[in-house]
Amino acid sequence: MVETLWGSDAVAAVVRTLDIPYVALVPGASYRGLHDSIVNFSGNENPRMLLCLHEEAAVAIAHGYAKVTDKPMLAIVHSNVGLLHASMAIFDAYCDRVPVIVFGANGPVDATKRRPWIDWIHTTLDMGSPVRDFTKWDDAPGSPGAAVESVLRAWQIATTAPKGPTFVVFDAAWQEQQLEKLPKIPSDPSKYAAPAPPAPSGAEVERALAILKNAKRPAILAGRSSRSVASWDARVALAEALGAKVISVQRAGAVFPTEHRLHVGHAAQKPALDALREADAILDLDAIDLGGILRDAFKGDVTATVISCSLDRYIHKAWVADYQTLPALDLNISASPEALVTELVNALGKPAPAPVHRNGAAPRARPKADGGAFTMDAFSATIGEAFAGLDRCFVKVARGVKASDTPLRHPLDYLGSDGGGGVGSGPGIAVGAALALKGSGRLPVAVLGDGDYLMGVTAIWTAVASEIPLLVVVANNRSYYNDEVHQERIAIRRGRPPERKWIGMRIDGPAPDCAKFAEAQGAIGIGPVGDADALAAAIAQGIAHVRAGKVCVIDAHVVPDAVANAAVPADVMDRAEK
Ligand SMILES: Cc1ncc(C[n+]2csc(CCOP(=O)(O)OP(=O)(O)O)c2C)c(N)n1
Ligand SMILES: [Mg+2]
Repeated sequence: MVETLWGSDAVAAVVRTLDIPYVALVPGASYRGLHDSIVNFSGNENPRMLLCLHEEAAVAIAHGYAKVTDKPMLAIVHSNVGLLHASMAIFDAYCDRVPVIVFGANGPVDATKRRPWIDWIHTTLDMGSPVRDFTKWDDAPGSPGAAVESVLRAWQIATTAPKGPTFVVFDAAWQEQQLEKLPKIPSDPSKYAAPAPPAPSGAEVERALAILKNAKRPAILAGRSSRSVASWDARVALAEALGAKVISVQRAGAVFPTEHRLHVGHAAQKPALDALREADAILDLDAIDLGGILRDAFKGDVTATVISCSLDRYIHKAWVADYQTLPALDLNISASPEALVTELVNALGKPAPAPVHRNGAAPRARPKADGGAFTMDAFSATIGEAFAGLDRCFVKVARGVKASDTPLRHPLDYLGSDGGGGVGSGPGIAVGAALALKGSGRLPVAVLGDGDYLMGVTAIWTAVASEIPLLVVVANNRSYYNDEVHQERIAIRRGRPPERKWIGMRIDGPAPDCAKFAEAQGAIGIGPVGDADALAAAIAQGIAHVRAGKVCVIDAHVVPDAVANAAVPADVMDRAEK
């Protein structure tokens, strides 16, 4: 029997050549054709469907997956409504420079083919417009044949450095058209793969090397990087060969062994800012907000010679100022930072990285539970102790968890921020990262604020339904506490009562039961726990559950006030006035 073919089969046919194992989606009639093609034409393989309860979770899962693998997953969202739900997660992936391919659907664009009402409100003249300012590219191919090329281009652009999300929308009408035969699907998709990111020129390498070798106090600012061990090792080798102090950028995740004798801290910490100020040459490796870091370190004229290596300028647009402060540079290299590091290490005679010399910081022990308040400081120490020595990946850590409690020894030890600072991204990114880590032996752990957890909580269901082991620990202060700190400052500045800072902030009375939110979705919920010993015991149980393939959420009740000081540096709110 010759199988009847349909327009959307062309999309499924090209996608299955692309090494995209999963698609996270919320269904909708605008792509019922494509949905059928993935299920019945591709057999729900390459990609396999992960059903989600919100489009924001679908894209966040793809985001988390790419944070671990550096490779894109697919997310599909229904017409304008699904895209609008997905938009914040697309924004986060864009700001995080993470490749995600989003498919959408529209129409029928031909009005004569529309069903009354619903097909009209879900048809949009320019579907990509709401997300165009924070995607790298979008397209609306007009036929199955055109869609094949669009999909290949979406894949190529998403994975070309600097990476980011792309969006392709398919017309419902041609998805459902019968085809005589499939359009030509390239047999070798690697011919459409992203090019290698540009390497620095020989002259740039020479110049950078001369500056760094002549420096008496060189420093390296380690920013965005792939999660590759080779590039991690190369950075260590370079720092050692130069005797350079290393300052890491916490939002970029694990980029340098934090216990290494040359690592002085992350860029928001005083010792790191001091080291930068004392440096006579600084090598920036795609730090997020280099200009802001230099401003914080020098508070005026930058006295060091600054070399910056980044490709980020190629993704900058006008809509969001994620390009940050414009830094003054002595040598501005538009190339892959990883390529520059490799070239520099080669030029220095390829020294191997030495085994890490610990910088002397011993892990803190969890404080004895003494019936007092469970502060964020105690919470952080307990997290640090519970996961010390374990092969684990902190997907995200809540405000107030101290970096020194969670030493980083491998690029997958910590995945950094969500990129766009969108509350609610935590659970979805955690599920996507856990999906990528499944079977690796590395335990995925997300330590989330209660606001972040509750806003994105339905992503947990996808982890359970798709058998993705994951541990979530909620630092539950029953508040959007970050913003209480802001209200407190505003009230003090205005001579108004700061004790009213909690109004419109506290998620309490009733406090949502975070463990029950997990249980309601088929996960294991533990807690609330209210002291260090109980949290340590809960984490031990949680780890066992996750090792047995389960999803487990631990609800830890912490005291709100303790988060405040750790959360917002005192000068941040006041900076605008200076
Ligand atoms: C989508 C979105 N809405 C609102 C904010 C503003 N905001 C920043 S942090 C924060 C509080 C987050 O609460 P939680 O996750 O509980 O962390 P906490 O500050 O309590 O430690 C809010 C509301 C945001 N960044 N993103
Ligand atoms: Mg909170």
